[in-house]
Amino acid sequence: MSQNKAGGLPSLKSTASSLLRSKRVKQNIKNLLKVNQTDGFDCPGCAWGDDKTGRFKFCENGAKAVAWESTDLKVGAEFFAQYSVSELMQQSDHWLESQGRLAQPVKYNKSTDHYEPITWEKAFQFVATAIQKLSPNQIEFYTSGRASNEAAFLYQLFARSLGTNNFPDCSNMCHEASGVALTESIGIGKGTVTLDDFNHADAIFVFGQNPGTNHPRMMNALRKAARNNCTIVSVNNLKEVALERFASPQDPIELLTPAATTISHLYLTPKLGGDFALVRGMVKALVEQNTAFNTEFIESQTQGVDDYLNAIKGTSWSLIEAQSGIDKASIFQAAELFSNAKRVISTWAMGLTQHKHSVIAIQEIINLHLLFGQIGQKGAGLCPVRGHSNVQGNRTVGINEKPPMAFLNTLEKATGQAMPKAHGHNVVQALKALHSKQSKALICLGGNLAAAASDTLFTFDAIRQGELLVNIATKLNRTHLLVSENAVILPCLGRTEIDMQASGPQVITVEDTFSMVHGSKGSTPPEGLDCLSETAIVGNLAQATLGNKLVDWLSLVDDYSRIRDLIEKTVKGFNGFNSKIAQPGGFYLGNSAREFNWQTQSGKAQFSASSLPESVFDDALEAAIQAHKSTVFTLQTLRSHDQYNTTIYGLDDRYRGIKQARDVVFINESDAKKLNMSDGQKVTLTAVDVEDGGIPRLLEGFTLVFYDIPQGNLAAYYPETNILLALDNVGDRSFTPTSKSIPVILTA
Ligand SMILES: Nc1nc2c(c(=O)[nH]1)N[C@H]1C(S)=C(S)[C@@H](COP(=O)(O)OP(=O)(O)OC[C@H]3O[C@@H](n4cnc5c(=O)[nH]c(N)nc54)[C@H](O)[C@@H]3O)O[C@H]1N2
Ligand SMILES: Nc1nc2c(c(=O)[nH]1)N[C@H]1C(S)=C(S)[C@@H](COP(=O)(O)OP(=O)(O)OC[C@H]3O[C@@H](n4cnc5c(=O)[nH]c(N)nc54)[C@H](O)[C@@H]3O)O[C@H]1N2
Ligand SMILES: [Mo]
Repeated sequence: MSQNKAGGLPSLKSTASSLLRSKRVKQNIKNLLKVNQTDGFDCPGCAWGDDKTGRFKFCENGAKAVAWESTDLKVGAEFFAQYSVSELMQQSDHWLESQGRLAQPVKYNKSTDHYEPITWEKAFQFVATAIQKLSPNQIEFYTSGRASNEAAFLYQLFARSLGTNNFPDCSNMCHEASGVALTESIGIGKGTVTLDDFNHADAIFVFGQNPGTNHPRMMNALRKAARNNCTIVSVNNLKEVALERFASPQDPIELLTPAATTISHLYLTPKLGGDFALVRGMVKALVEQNTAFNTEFIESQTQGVDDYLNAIKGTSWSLIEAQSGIDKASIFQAAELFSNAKRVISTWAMGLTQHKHSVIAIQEIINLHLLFGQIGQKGAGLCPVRGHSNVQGNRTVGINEKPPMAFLNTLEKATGQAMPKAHGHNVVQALKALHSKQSKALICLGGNLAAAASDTLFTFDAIRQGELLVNIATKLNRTHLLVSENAVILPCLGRTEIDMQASGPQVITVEDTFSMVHGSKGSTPPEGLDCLSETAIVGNLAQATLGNKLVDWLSLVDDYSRIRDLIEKTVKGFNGFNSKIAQPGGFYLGNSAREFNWQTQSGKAQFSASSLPESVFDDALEAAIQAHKSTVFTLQTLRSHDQYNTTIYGLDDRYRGIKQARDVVFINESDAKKLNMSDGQKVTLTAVDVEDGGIPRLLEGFTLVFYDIPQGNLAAYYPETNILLALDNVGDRSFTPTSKSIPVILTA
């Protein structure tokens, strides 16, 4: 049974138990008091912002992330002597990360199949020598969005100084579609709202997002808004408990009694990939009712409205209803709630970005906002809610396989060296290049690419083809084990730890989902860890590979404020960077669209006039589905309440009522009955494109769970389900794996 409210006492209990499991309890509690405070560290949990007023601010899942990082268990020489890499490959992802913090640098020995200790000095030399043998475009520089601005800036400078733009990164699997859609439509790939806007909105539309689990601090903003009579509309494939009723752990009555705040006034459950159809239907409803749009805004600020309205006329109600799975009356109701509000915010996350047609679907939401001028005013605008705590900052400081020329030009001026102009690889392109041995090295600044990317067996093979594998990480994971010849693991400090360099303890900076940049300072001594900071590791690798003729890497490592000076010279919005980070709450990078400065091709905000595609799949996949004799379901892959991406904290998913299991599939009861299947039955999931190139894509022994989910749709947890998704199934123009619409067949 799923719960009837989210938050409340069970959240606090769960926080306490994840802290108590870690032996450094006292330090952990001190750490929590410092999360997202002016002089504390930025929560490694998610990219939601905070007002930094100094009140106690953490959430259950942020607490898990902090406790996970500060474990006393160590993975060092003894551990690697005990287990060979082949033995470690047999263990689960959960087991691997549970072994503790990576505690010293190690290098792979092929003859023994063990990782063995190595000094830092030798490790840097080893990697440098291997890199020097390759041409720069044979190297893939992966990043996960936890790295600081300083580490990420140095990393891109290192790779570009070598001569490549190969920057596959977690954004490619995450909000890439948001970036592409927003940049085309409004000239900047970021959200236009600030946290304060949530205090002034009359309506908030939450599309394809589960904030109760993935952005719990957002629930405080939604709860506050709901209590101020703001209308909240949730659009989600599943009924997520927190979006229905939420109890604040900070409110004594909601904490201890069944009381909770009703969050959503209207809750629509579209079919997977059905959001484009739904929003198109909302606009069609408004047109049919002759609703007055904001003509002044449309005339002065936008381009393309006529083509857009023609596209609306050309879309049939039957396609809208069939694809969205939402009846016309509910679509009219949603449209009315939008048009009646003076100020509307739309937020979205992975339910929107991980589909074939994500870019144009997001643009349809932008279209709706443009019709009413719902952008750039207090309480109104667009809000893609970012995932990793600094994924947005990484992009800002240059982690981008398609860097804008303006960025490269200023980087050339700031550093006095030529930068490569040719576009590099995204995640899918990098994996293909490794698989075909066109690329020969993979360097990872954090993350777990092997588990995070789609087509698990292909991805494993691809990483194993490389001649060199370098992982800069805090915890052992699958990616580190896919070694062929030369590999090192370089253990780094986490956010919560003191980062001591020649000039003293360092501050790093991050950017939240509202374009606020602020400092973050660790407070725990890294006891018993022979770790370096990410920044120091990257700087030393660059020094060992390139020397200090053009960039004095080690002096940058000695004092991170020197890196910030370089960022200030290179990236817009960072004037006075070093002095501004002392400001409580940090500083705002600004947003051109918020100021009606449209940096698009036309110089105006651009309506997108795409027609609604007939199918949520691409043509080949749609044909394969049609050709199939059995019923084909669409599967979405999502997060449980007890995981952080590929890091599995525990096996429960409290809000959805799942205990001690991850190998479950949520299914509509009537769909199951049609197949003569029952709740609790074991099933096999097989991808429609089951074998291409000899890759079997199936999962056996999963358990059916009856759930409130639209007919024809299924849901199961990521990353286990990545095995079902072919690498080529990506979103148009975003290249993002279509993790929320995988066609599968269910058999007993
Ligand atoms: N605790 C915790 N916090 C996290 C993370 C974590 O793993 N754990 N991960 C971080 C990262 S990197 C990210 S990107 C974010 C992810 O945050 P979310 O996007 O909330 O993550 P998902 O679990 O993928 O949830 C997708 C949601 O969209 C819904 N959905 C799926 N498909 C559709 C669709 O087609 N239409 C609609 N309308 N809804 C759909 C699902 O039912 C689900 O509620 O969270 C960040 N924060
Ligand atoms: N099927 C499916 N696939 C998905 C998704 C989905 O919804 N469905 N979501 C996608 C999304 S949104 C994302 S963002 C990606 C996530 O992809 P990644 O960012 O690559 O994966 P994570 O699981 O966040 O990475 C976890 C690892 O990061 C390392 N780590 C943790 N903290 C630190 C640190 O401070 N420094 C360093 N250097 N390392 C650290 C640890 O070793 C840990 O094992 O997955 C994507 N894949
Ligand atoms: Mo993400």
